[in-house]
Amino acid sequence: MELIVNPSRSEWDSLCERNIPDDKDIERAVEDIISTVRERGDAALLEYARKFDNFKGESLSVTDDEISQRIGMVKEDVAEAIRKAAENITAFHKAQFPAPVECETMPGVTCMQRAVPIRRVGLYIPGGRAPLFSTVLMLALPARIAGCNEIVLCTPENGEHGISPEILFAAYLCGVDKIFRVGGAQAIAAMAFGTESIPKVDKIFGPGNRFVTKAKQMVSRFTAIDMPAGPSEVMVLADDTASPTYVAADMLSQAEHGPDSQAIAVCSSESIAESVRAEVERLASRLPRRDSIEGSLSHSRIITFADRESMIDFANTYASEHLIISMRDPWNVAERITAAGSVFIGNYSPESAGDYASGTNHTLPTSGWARSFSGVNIDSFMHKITYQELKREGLDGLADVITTMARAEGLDAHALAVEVRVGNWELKNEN
Ligand code: HSO
Ligand code: ZN
Repeated sequence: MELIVNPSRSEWDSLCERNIPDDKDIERAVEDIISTVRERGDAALLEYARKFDNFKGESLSVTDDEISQRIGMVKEDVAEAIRKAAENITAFHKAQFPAPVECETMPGVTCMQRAVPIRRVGLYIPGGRAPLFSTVLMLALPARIAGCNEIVLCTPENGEHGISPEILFAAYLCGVDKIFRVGGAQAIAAMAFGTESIPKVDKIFGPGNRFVTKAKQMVSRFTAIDMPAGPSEVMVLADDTASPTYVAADMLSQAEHGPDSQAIAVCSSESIAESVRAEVERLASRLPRRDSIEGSLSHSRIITFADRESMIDFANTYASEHLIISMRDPWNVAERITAAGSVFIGNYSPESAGDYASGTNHTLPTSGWARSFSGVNIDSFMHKITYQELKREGLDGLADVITTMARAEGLDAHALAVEVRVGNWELKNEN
């Protein structure tokens, strides 16, 4: 892991660059998958499931019997942990429910804004060796709380092991309506365009590999998606109040997500940086998932700055998905953060808490998108409609403003729509 001491401003941009490989081949493959699914629907999905996921059965849809049978395989301590996490995530997301807005802008002119749920949402949950079932909670619970009519979930079959019982348990607990054993770019295409069995949804959520990410980007001309996605990342800001062991453990928890994850420690001195590096090496040797950790650490960094201001500026320039503040007076730093997906304050707020169970959402903007995007929250599952009601008195009061602006824009019919109502149009035109 590289250690960079006091980089000059001119080096910041390159230090904030993300490792996003060129993906022309992936783009071509995904284009082909999307058009095949659009043309051949379920038949194509079944072929893909047999070819890529080693699926042997006939039905894409996961039946209630299969769900109840597999849910029984979840260990009780895991089930209990999932229930507790669900409770906290529910509490925090319920608290986010947007309040209706009503405002009388002038006498007789009332404007309103109300949030309404998106009717149909599609959630994608990757499969693989160790499926991250916690993401089911992070997507399905806010969808339910928002009041979405239908929640569809796609996840790939995992060969002879079937679909992860924990994914099914979490989906059942959250009230997911329909589950399909469909994975990869083909799942995104199916939810974007609909097939005989999979409904077309209004918005697609969830993480995935480069194929899934590319597919989401390509279908976003036809349906909404949660946010642009890239490899996961963490930045830890550490001064002399930080524990190098905690900082190292947080960096490693990010690194184990995959070889393209990035962990950055920003330290207030070289001696802290050296201690963090030593702790990363010591703890890494005890962990499994060597490929992910080694790959990720090879493009992770420890950077030092001589002053607190530069640490904060650098954090805002990088715009990390996760930002941990292990510094003196951490709230003072947090209040000056303008770009981050989710901020973890002080020495006892590891990223893992937010990844699983404190209540915040772990679906967050990566690759610098945290400069302008929010993580998934209750609003992600709603859209806002404005309403207005003008009484006769209200339109009388506003008529001149509207007609003057309309005529100045050369739009006489706009003025007409007001004048026929306020009653002077016929009179004016008869003379
Ligand atoms: N850190 C991941 C979420 C996750 N971690 C799931 C563990 N399970 C992306 O924010
Ligand atoms: Zn994680």
